[in-house]
Amino acid sequence: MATATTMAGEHKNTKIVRSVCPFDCPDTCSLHVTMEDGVIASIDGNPEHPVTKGAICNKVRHLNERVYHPDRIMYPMRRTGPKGTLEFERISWEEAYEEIVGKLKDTASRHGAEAILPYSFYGNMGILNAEGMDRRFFHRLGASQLERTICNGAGSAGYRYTMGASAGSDPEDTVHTKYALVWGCNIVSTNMHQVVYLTEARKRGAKIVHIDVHRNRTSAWADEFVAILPGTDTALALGMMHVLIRDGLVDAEFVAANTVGYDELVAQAEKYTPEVVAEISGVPAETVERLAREYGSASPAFIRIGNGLQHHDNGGMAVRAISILPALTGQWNVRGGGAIKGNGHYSALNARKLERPDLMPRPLPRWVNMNRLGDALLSAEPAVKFMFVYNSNPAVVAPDQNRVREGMMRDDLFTVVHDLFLTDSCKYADIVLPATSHFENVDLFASYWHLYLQLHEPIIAPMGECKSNFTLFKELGLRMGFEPEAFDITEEQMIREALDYDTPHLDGLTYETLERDGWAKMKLDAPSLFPGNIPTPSGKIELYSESMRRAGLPPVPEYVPLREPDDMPFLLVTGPNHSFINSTFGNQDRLKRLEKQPTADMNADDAAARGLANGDRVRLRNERGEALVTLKVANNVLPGVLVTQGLWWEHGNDGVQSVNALTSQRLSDMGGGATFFSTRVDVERV
Ligand SMILES: Nc1nc2c(c(=O)[nH]1)N[C@H]1C(S)=C(S)[C@@H](COP(=O)(O)OP(=O)(O)OC[C@H]3O[C@@H](n4cnc5c(=O)[nH]c(N)nc54)[C@H](O)[C@@H]3O)O[C@H]1N2
Ligand SMILES: Nc1nc2c(c(=O)[nH]1)N[C@H]1C(S)=C(S)[C@@H](COP(=O)(O)OP(=O)(O)OC[C@H]3O[C@@H](n4cnc5c(=O)[nH]c(N)nc54)[C@H](O)[C@@H]3O)O[C@H]1N2
Ligand code: SF4
Ligand SMILES: [Mo]
Repeated sequence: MATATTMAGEHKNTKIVRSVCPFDCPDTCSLHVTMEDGVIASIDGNPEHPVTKGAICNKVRHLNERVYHPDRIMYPMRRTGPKGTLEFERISWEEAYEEIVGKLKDTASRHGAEAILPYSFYGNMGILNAEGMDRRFFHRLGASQLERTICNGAGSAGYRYTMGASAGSDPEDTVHTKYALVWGCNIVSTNMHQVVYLTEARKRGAKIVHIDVHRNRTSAWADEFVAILPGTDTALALGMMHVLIRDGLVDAEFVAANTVGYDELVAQAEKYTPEVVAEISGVPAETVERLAREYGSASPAFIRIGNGLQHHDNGGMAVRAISILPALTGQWNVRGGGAIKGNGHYSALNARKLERPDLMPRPLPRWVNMNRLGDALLSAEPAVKFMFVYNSNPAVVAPDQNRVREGMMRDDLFTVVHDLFLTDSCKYADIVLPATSHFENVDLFASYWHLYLQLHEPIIAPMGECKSNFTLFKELGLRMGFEPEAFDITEEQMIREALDYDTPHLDGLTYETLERDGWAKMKLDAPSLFPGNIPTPSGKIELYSESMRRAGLPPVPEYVPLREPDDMPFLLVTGPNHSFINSTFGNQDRLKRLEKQPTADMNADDAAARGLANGDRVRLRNERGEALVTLKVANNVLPGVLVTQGLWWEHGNDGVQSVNALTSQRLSDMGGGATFFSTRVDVERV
């Protein structure tokens, strides 16, 4: 502990404590927080953490503004006005619990427990608070099971068909790469430490190519930008395979030892000549040729596969196709080569002990896909009568907003929202509950990109009457009369249960090591799963997938066009932005000022043809809804494409409409994923 003297001359007790960034971001940074007299004064990256290395993003540098924000919800509230108005009165936790427990019991006895729907995602990535006590509670209750596929459902399924699990290269190795394809991933905004590694690789001679539908911050940083039409990446990947095979750039030995279905793949790739691919994807045939030859002759060659390119009707197949490239070139066996889509497989904990699916009644309750919340609220049988929202803001992030909000407006639906702020979702809540920030919680954090587990101990006491998700669902469980064995436990007990898992990746990793060092690295067979350790049915990388054939999917990669009807002139991609995380931070002035306002990028030729200019206010519309945006006219997108960035709140932003009014509840080709980016719209000046 150190003391510092302020300008006014009084002494402050200053110390630096360790924390973890809790947001849904692959970097899962270790934080150094400067405390002054017990108050969070500033936040930096932890210089000692092997991945964070002292660097964090601008969003989290000012996280104290969020924690001490005057708008934070500090006590439970009950709705007094009509739904949609944000009129509440303060109530005690005792009253809130009594009402919630009464409603849960009443709903279960009158309509069956499946009429209760939890709706959550990863507003806080802590294991205990995102997939711990909450899961136990809803399992024991027998509530509908939420299919949590809004983020990476399609791509994870596609990758799994090829590789068996969400497991790729160790990002720390990517400093060694000589050629990197950053494919449908906006890493300057969404994975800054991957940028750090690849910048180091570039200093050592690497070339970095960004393949995207949008010339953005990542394109500006990369050495080359390749513009592609949305939803056509499978064709580009197949075109690259065509050239690799034709030009003898395939590592025959690796393919023979580690893959199945090479002959079927060769027959398929044959059809995807650079010319055919250019026609589909908008990537010139010469570029397809050159990309394939550059990628196929470099070593180590690495691919960062993004989440963006799989938010499409055909997103699962796109990820599957791209993940085959390193198998053809044998790059999985090269340190600094391979690919990363996600690395969640390495950090998987004991979900059976953590989430206790054994507590569910038999037969198992139905599944509800979170991307189809609108339909679930408007037409599910049996009807949803009680929705419990936490770690998520469905009134902004879920597709087909008008259906979602219409469903949330239902008078016979009882809704509880647990959050730190009065989000748009709270507009429809009967009861609002105050959530702690992660700084106030014990938790365990795993990254879905790097390979460190981190233990978090609270650095401040719970503010106001806030409770963590863990405490909320523990106390609700005990009030429901659920088994003390599962609910009357501490955070430490639950972390120990989660770590009690027989997997080589957690070998030797204990609560005590985490407590002592703050983090520990998962064990990985260097450099990755290879050779001979691939968890597909055949035990090999599946270029041909029998499981896909049985699921009614093309067993070898095949370009299937988007399913969104072709009756509107523009394909709209509604991505996240630099300064928010999904809708989180959308109520913070500093970050809102940086983003200014919702905009849409349009190609200059499209604008000229419609008499539209930079800065024009336009309405994007389709049969599902509309959203007002300001046009950015340049050559950042191909003709026929529009890109918006950011999931803006309506509450607190006059005239702003959620872009998800335009997106569809249609599911992706596999994995029950979202199709946010396969959206067709028309544009009119307002
Ligand atoms: N600053 C910031 N960081 C974040 C988030 C955030 O909201 N803001 N969100 C976090 C979360 S939850 C996630 S899932 C990740 C997402 O981070 P990323 O994986 O980077 O995904 P996106 O930003 O959705 O999209 C990446 C890129 O894909 C492009 N794209 C869209 N469609 C296509 C296509 O058909 N083909 C190709 N090649 N490119 C396409 C988009 O233009 C975009 O530049 O980021 C996390 N980190
Ligand atoms: N159009 C379009 N829609 C998208 C996307 C897109 O790119 N385009 N991206 C999609 C993706 S990839 C994702 S991952 C989803 C993300 O969707 P969400 O998971 O809903 O993400 P956020 O909008 O960040 O909302 C998280 C909420 O959790 C709250 N929260 C934070 N910590 C806690 C806590 O400890 N307890 C409780 N109870 N609440 C807490 C935050 O205050 C915030 O309101 O959005 C999806 N929606
Ligand atoms: S949001 Fe991502 S980059 Fe920023 S501090 Fe958190 S983990 Fe690190
Ligand atoms: Mo996500």
